Amino acid sequence: MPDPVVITAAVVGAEVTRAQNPAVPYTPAEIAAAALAAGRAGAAVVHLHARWPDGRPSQEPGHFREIIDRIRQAGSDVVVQVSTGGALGMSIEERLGALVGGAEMGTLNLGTMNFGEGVFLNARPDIVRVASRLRERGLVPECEVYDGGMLDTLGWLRAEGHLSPPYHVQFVLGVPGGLSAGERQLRFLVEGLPEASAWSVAGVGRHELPMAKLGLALGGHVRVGLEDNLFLSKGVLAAGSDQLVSLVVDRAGRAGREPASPSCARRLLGIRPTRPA
Ligand code: KMH
Ligand code: ZN
Repeated sequence: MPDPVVITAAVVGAEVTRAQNPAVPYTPAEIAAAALAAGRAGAAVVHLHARWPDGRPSQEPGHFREIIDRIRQAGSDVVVQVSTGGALGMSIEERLGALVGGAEMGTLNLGTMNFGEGVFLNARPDIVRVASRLRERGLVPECEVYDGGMLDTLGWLRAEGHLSPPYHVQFVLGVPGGLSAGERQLRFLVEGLPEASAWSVAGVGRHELPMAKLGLALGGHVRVGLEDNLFLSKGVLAAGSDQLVSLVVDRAGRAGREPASPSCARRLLGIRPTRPA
């Protein structure tokens, strides 16, 4: 039996713009369409941000509800993960707006860091607040780890009882201001997990596909999509996150891994089934 790999598609994010790549989706309809295409290509999980129609980042509950409704109305069973990271400069209260009904996972960002030219603020009390809100809503946390010390924060959350299994760890490597994307760095992080937990890797920019290959080889899961990388290959813009997912599906086959279905991903990640399998 090939080892299943959970492919997550991060279809929009908060930073990338249509000026950089015309395929970046903005409206709820466009974001839902991008998520559906990624699901058809083999993604089991979609990592969602929202935007206002002019492209500004949004954590409006109504936007997230519309995206999720559209995904479900189209008959897709893809696992829905919403971002509580939002965009730089947003308050934690605003960021929590993404936790609407229908979401199954929510991100839990594990520390403050330089993020490009700005600062991504995640003070410990706010991390605890997001963790407790996720628990109250029954959502599985996706712990976003950008640097080594954030694993210590994960251990601290566990020790203090703020976080308990099931949770999933996403190593996001190559953000300017965070840990760089490389094999040595990823191996160090995986070895530092406080307990055997499912993990995934996302490489930013040109590191996306090399990190995906490494994640496949090391037995992890993989995230790709326009949030992290706009290019299919050097100088060639991706026409959508689904194209990046297709590359990982192809690579997975060559690595002896099989893309997990959404129901398989729910089992692996400890998410309650939302509908009969
Ligand atoms: N937009 C970044 C500053 C998340 O989705 O939880 C944070 C982010 C993390 O994208
Ligand atoms: Zn995100």
